[in-house]
Amino acid sequence: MSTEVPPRGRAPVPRRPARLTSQLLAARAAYVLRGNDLGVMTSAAPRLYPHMWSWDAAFVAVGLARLSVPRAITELDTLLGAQWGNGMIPHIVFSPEATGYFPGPERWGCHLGVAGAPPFPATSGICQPPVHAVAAQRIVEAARRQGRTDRHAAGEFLDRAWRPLVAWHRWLAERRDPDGTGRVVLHHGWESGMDNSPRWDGPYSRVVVGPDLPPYRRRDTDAVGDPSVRPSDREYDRYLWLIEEMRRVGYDDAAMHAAMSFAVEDVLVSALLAVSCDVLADLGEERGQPAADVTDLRGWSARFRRGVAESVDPGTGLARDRDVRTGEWLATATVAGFAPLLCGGLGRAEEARLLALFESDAWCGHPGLVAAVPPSTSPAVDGFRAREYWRGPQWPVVAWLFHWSFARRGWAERAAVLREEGLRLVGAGDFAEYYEPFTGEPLGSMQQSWTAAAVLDWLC
Ligand code: 9WN
Repeated sequence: MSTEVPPRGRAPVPRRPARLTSQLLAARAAYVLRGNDLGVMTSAAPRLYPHMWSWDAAFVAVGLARLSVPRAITELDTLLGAQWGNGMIPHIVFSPEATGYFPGPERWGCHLGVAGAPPFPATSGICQPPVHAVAAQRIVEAARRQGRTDRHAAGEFLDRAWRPLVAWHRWLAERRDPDGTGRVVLHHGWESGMDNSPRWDGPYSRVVVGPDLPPYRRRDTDAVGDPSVRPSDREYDRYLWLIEEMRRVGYDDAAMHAAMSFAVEDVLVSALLAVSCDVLADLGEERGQPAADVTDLRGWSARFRRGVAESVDPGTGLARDRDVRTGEWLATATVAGFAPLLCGGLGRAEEARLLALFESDAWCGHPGLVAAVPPSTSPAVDGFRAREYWRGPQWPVVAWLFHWSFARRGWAERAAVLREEGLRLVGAGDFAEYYEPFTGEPLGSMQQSWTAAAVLDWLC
């Protein structure tokens, strides 16, 4: 058991600012999203992340849909407008007005003639988890509650977003799973959205940083008060080295698959792809989109659901990632292990066991937690770090994702608990990027857009 974890039954009494009323919290969440609005895109956070991030944009659109359906549509239109020719939705769309984030467009070099990358807006050269169909569905649902104008706008949006979204899913299914395992291969920890999760410690330990890594200066640690809540310099060297490896092969899918020193099958991304394919197929059927696309989407959904189920560790019941370079399963106790709960596909007994683990004192039921939402890493394992980014803190957006999935799967009571506990976490209205699980201290960036978006969706 990690020394950072308070002993059972003796959790410190959290000294936290008072919880705001729901009305005030929702008003503040709307204020955060408006404040981060750059016109046609929303910055992920004002200082630390002044550009548009791919999966952030999807969650932001979910929140915006509660305020304005047309503005939510604009968010996704902007993101899809930066899609690469091969179908990839890039993980960052750079705002031409914002500076101060590293690595910026020059370090990625994608807008300088990389095949298929848009010259404008400049983008990064990797992807993030596919949750965009979820956002599209939420926009359609929000529009249904509004008048005819919003419904019409949402329908037109779906028609123009259909091909880009199918192309994005096709790219993941074909280029990022060329061997048909049913698990999406990633070439950078940033692609998982869980950058320094202990899931990736093994694969990163095998990334050898070349002597010719161009020099750089981090900017992220300037933006947060305490640099120890961010990834370490050693981790950053590897992050930057992987970008070098990609640049040297021109971000070519096949060359990266063959040459990158980091190649992992990610169960969480795979589960999200499975769900998103189904969500998109449902939308397409309703809207009368081509049957061949819908058939492809259903096929990918089934393949990735199976891939996730096959990764389950018979010992723990958790899903596992896999290191493609060594062939070994990566059995770290992180929140990604609950991926099958998002997409389904387990037998009844296996699923019941995983749900029990989710609610056990090794996870959401740990008696020391301020709020019963999943920590990014289990407090019951040695690698748990209460303040270190994806190594322990609770992320409201992750709670939202499980809340949404549980509701979708018909587990209304469990979904309601996650909503209530998620709101307890963020109740003071700071909209932090992540929280220390045992004190509720807000960490990382404040006024984080996706945190505000989750709150809006929960409250409005
Ligand atoms: C690198 C924007 C992003 C999130 C990621 C989160 C963090 C970036 C960073 O911030 O990653 O992509 O610089 O640390 O890990 O999930 O999308 O909010």
